[in-house]
Amino acid sequence: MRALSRVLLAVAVLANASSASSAQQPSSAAPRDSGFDPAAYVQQTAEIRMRDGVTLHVEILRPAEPATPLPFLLGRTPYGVGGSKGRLTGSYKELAEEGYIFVFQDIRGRYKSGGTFVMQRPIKPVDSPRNAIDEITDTNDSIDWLLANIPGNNGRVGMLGVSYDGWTSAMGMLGGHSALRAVSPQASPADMFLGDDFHHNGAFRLSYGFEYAWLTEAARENSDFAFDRYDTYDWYLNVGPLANIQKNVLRDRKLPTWTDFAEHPNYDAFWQRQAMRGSLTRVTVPTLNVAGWWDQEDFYGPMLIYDQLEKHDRGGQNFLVVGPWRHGGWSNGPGQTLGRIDFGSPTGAYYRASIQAPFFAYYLKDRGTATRTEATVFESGSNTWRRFDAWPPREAETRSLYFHANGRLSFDPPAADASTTTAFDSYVSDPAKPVPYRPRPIEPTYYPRGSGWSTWLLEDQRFVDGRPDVLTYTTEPLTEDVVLAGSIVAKLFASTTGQDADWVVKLIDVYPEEYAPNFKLGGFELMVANDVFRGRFHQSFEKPVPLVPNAVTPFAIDLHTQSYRFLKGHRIMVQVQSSWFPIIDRNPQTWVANIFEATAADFKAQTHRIWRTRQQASRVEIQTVRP
Ligand code: PG9
Repeated sequence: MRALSRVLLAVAVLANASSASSAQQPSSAAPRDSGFDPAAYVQQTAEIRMRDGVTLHVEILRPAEPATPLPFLLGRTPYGVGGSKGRLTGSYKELAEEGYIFVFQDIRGRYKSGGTFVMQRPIKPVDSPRNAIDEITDTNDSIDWLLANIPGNNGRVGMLGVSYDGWTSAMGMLGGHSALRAVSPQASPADMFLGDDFHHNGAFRLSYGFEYAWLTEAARENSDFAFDRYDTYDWYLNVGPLANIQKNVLRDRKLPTWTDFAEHPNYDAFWQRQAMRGSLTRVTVPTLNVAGWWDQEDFYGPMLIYDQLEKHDRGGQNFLVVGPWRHGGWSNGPGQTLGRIDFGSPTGAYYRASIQAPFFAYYLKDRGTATRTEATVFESGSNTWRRFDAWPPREAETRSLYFHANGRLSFDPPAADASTTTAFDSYVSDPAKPVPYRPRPIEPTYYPRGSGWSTWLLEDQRFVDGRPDVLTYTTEPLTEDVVLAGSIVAKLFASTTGQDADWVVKLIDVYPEEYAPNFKLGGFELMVANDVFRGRFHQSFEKPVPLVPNAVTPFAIDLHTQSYRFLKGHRIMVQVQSSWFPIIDRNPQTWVANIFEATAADFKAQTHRIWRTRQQASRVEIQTVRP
């Protein structure tokens, strides 16, 4: 074993974890050892030496006197492990009652760990030198050290975490250490160009990208960018073209991730190396993938990880849970409401007690029964948990919601004789007046005094009603429930007077005007699915091309998946627009090779058309199951 020779003994043992012990094998039927008091865990810190000599800081929390050896639950974070004891009475309460040795680690270059932080450090090439490192080697070195140095462990390790910590869990999963027996990557990003925090379909997530780069790279510990105003819509608009952020805001300061955004405007080797798709070639360990239907940061990632692993899941060890949650919303609090929507039961508490805790108890402690449900998804609308043996469900059928004249939406295709010259709707998209992505004022993303960021996907979409640059198509009130269960793809036939354009498509549930359960939700427009596509990438994300002015071009925009019951009496709406500011940067709508180098003069208002003829039938395709 590599570990012992590299061990730098814990420098700051605060509790009675004095002697090293060898790992013990678990018995196949370990006696029940639950009922721990989460408040009574003892705490120690340690510095663990990695193969390249860098030390990583951990906080370790464990029950004072367990009757039997316990497994580890490891979480690795860029956000600082200080105060992790609070989790044992909060987000990890059910786990703490079950009894684990919790280990929280600062990843390289963050907080009390040594070394340099690299945003989502790519996996090292196979032919790297022996002491080359990445997040996988850091995980494995840490596990080796823990097994050898922390007494009373049962030789098994689990990993979990949300978002960045979900991604480090996924890295651990890919590493496949033999002691790692269960992993739950939760809201883990998997591709920062195609669908997670920094870009969606090549469109740059400006406010998130800038503020997050500052948060993690301006200092070793989190720091918020100090905006000089409350409404960041104004701030970003006043900054002007993206190049001004370096020139006028950052000036001589370099944020490595901002520099990467500017230098890699396309899906080049930089983004592809960082993305996870190519590494998801086997299921190394039982995996509980967790995602939220209204995750404002990373929904693409967890679904991609689940989908890719599923192709290789011969042993039935890859599971999916998706609930009515914002980013990480399952990990804390009851999870009954989100924004203004009440989902009828405490879905987060249910997940933690009835899915997450039993998952780890079974694989790490041999307690209870194996997880058998392939996909556990919450169907909003009816507000029920549904269980499927595949996601999307095998029985799902594809139906199309077609755009018609006068803002009508219906399951009927356009008439065969719809005029090929006049069957379109058009609007002027003006980069000087972009559509806000949520109602103004738009507070800084992680504004400590409160921000609408975490629930923006559930904002009532009536806030854009009447804007001349938003197209709206709506069905009649439904005569029976429409049960969406599976994927959603917008197929647009669009043209522009310019040479580039963004297409934002939103699928919306319109509540009845008189809504008895809560009159304040009368007419509410709840976004059920959405995304943006940057037109220049319609042929390839690697090599963008200009759009041909006035030529009708087909665009397929993945709106991901949902489990949602549009109830009888509700209406289904689709909105199309071409800006979503400042979460998405403004498209100049003229051709520039790199939008990070565009000047103010490159930004031009253009007229866009969305076509609705029989042959060019713009629509949203949804997968449905029988009501
Ligand atoms: N969404 C955050 C993030 C993860 C990974 C990289 C960049 C950002 C997070 O919540 O951790």
